[in-house]
Amino acid sequence: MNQDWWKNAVVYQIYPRSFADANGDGIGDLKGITGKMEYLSKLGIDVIWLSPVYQSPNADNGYDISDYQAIMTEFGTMDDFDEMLAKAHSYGIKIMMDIVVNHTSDEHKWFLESRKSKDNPYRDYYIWRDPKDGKTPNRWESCFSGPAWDYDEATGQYYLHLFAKKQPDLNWDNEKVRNEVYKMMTWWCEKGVDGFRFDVISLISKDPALPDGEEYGNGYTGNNCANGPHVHEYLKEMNQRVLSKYPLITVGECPGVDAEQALLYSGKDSHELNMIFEFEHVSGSRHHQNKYGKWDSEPMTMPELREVMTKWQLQLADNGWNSLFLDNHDQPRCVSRFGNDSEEYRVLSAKMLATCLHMQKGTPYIYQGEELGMTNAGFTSMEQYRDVETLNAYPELKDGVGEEKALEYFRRISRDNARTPMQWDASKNAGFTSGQPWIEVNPNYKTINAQAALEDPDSVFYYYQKLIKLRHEYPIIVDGVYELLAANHPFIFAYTRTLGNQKLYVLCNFLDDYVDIPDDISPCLEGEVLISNYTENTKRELKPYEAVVWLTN
Ligand code: TEU
Ligand code: CA
Repeated sequence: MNQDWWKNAVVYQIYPRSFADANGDGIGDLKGITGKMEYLSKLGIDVIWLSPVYQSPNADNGYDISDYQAIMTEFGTMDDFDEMLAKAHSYGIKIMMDIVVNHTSDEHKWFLESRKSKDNPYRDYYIWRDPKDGKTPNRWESCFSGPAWDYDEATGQYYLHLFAKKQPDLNWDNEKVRNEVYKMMTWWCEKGVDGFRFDVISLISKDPALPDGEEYGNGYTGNNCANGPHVHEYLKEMNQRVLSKYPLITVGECPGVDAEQALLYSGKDSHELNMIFEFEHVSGSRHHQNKYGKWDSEPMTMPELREVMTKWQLQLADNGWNSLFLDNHDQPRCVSRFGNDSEEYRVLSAKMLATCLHMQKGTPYIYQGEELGMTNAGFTSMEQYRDVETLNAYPELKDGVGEEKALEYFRRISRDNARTPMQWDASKNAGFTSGQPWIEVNPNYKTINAQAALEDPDSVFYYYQKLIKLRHEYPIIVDGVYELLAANHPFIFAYTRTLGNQKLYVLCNFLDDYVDIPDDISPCLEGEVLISNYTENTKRELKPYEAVVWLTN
């Protein structure tokens, strides 16, 4: 097998809890996924990134793991997993597991032991510290509100949790911890999985001095732990011990990593990971000072988005590889965020965004429902929310800005926007479950759903299908050199990709109105249109949310 096979691949992320429920308990499950393999094959994707399916008390929907080698009871059994894996493979689809090893659940047997006593053999699996002046060991705040430390009466010490209280951080400086992780990963590889996505892997190595670090918003977040002193040493060790032995696809989720540091994680000679997820392009606008972290951030404008994406395209051009995404289970829906989710423009703008992303250099990731142009949840009351980050942030926001404003923030950027059930058809609960869904279905499911999309040749679904097919057929989409055009245009995001004598002109209009194509671009547009969200294209102007890709020779 070609070692770099993942460079030609398109990945589809499944958030199992919200994908398809086979047994009617309101929670998506593995049998549900198995039943949708034909749909995924029709879309044409190569790899499924499966958000965590391991045993978990679900404080953070599976990102709090209590047993790495067992399947979450609600999702099914290990036999169900094996069946799903075999079914995927029979369609030529690979499975990428989500590995969450910055932390475990507090119900993991290691932590249950660890907290028993200071001399327990598992004590040093986690990060325990004495109180400092009767308070927390430093000023870090959890990504999910409140201090990143929790005091444990039994032994009179604090343990570190960068995320929820129920997600204690593992101590990667302990060799035994690393060996356990490598052993567990090897077990999954031997089972036949095809890759790993590593949750917050940039945060695993903590500076032993635990410095407060820089203030962010109104707190000190765990992002101060990014790129710690031993992170590259540990990833190289993991690569040598596990990853290098299998033809895997690997991607590290890397908050706090900039484009230069990215090469250390994923450069050709780094011997660490294939690529990373960065967060710069899904952060808020840099022109706005926010007080409440992500909540009161201002949306990025197209020029900012273009600037960040271009920076990454250029920085990783030769020695690195980008992962391309606008959506995932932690982000609002991209059509609502960067496009226009009104009835008039939803389909057009969803296709435009997809073009803008999929024609760039890197491996594209599609988040479930993105291929239908699914929109934000639109929740209007706190009772509708399930996400731990949102629920924990509420009290402080309510005090600070009031209930209405808090709800407005959540409607814009809560993680639950992406977690409403997958919309399969127009029947009750969007065909996701025959029972009571664990989180409300978006009421727009009657018009926005997979069945309707499959029956409409102009649907967002078939547009994604075509983008994927083009990537598989045209080496220029995989390997072409990226160059930005019209760098200062307020509405048009335009770039070329070049390979040999071929050139792609990718033009995307982010405005809900007609815009002239700049004079230095329009004479270059000849040859054939590879793909567009309109049936007619002119070389003079772009229609509202028009996207067009010209292939010239
Ligand atoms: O996310 C970590 C992360 O840094 C963010 O995406 C974060 O959840 C978001 O910015 C908060 O606004 C990963 C997982 O993707 C997320 O679902 C988990 O909750 C988190 O790690 C902890 O495991
Ligand atoms: Ca179920």
